[in-house]
Amino acid sequence: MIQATSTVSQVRDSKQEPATFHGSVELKNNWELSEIKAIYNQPMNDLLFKAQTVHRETFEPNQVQTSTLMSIKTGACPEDCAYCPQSGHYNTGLSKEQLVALDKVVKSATSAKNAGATRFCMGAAWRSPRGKDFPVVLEMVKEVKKLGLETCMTLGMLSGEQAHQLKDAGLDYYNHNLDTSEEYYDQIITTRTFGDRLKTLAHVRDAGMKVCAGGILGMGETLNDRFGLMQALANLPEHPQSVPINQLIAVKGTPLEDAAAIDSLDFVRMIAVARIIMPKSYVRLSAGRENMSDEMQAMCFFAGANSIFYGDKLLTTDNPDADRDNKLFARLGITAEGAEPNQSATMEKTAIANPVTDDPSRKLYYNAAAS
Ligand code: SAM
Ligand code: DTB
Ligand code: SF4
Repeated sequence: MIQATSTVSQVRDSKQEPATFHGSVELKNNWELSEIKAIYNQPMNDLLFKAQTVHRETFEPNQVQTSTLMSIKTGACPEDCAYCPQSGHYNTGLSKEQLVALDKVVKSATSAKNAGATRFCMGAAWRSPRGKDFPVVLEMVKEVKKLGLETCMTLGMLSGEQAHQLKDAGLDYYNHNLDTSEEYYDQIITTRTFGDRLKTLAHVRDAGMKVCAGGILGMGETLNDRFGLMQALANLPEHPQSVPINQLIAVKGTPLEDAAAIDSLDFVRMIAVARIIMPKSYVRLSAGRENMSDEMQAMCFFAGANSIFYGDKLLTTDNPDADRDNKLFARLGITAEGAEPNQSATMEKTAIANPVTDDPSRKLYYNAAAS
């Protein structure tokens, strides 16, 4: 068994609450690696049953939250994250852009809202926000908030002061991923430490914002690294309110361009683990859905994923377009959480107008309406 490392155990020891149980739900932040491993290694049916049972006790089982992403500053990032197409250390053919203008952000947020998203996430390829950019970013938060959307940003490392300013501007969530285990971290990023990430998460929590923190699977990490990532997330002083689980998008030009794809059932198992050990957190099926079948995504939802990025772009890479997701939701009887009735109706109408039977790859679909 890998021992919890100093940084993780410090975080854990700083707020060791006793576990609380409500039915199948066990809420605690002192998970041992051996417990996480045992959950993961159950027979698949037992694991999925447990995850779905927990999910039904804490969430509406057929609702999925939808967030739309926008890159507000693209490329030329000084950090060397081995997975990232936006790092200035690698040549991925991406054209760099300055911070986008406020009106462009408002326009995109308005379209996202009209398409049915309830949260708008703005991402910048920065190590940390600096100088004249920061006041503009605060304006973006205020304007997006005015549209009635939840706001989320991911801008790199924050000072305590910056976190408070974002909170005062109306920012609901801050995304800052741990990405992998503390042990594997320096194989993926050398320009900052795992401890730096924990510090920013503490600033975000202390400022009273909701934490969105997760990681990436499929970067050549071992199973123990995946358990270590899950342990680090679940043993934060509070579980992150949102936990994005990304499947690596292997981008040409990055050091991970040839990384072997993660086995899809291993990925589903890890979603189930996240659901069980962080029972009240939204678990987001994040990057990588473009390469996932509908069936795999359905299994992830069954395993407890209840949030997605919605819209045809992530930051710089492709995501399934809204039409494909609307059809998938209709096919699974899933509704978008918090969408206004007219938006749900539009999403449903799009799905009905483009029945899945039109898609030749869906031969197994039984069209009950036609019989
Ligand atoms: N620069 C900020 C930071 O690193 O926190 C914000 C943007 S960064 C692109 C946000 C997250 O996107 C990363 O932490 C990583 O988890 C995810 N990400 C980036 N490239 C990815 C890829 N190729 N595949 C999967 N996830 C990726
Ligand atoms: C997260 O965990 N995944 C999103 C969001 N948080 C910011 C980003 C995924 C980026 C995938 C690569 C790209 O599009 O550049
Ligand atoms: Fe920069 Fe964030 Fe990409 Fe790392 S993940 S290179 S910090 S944009």
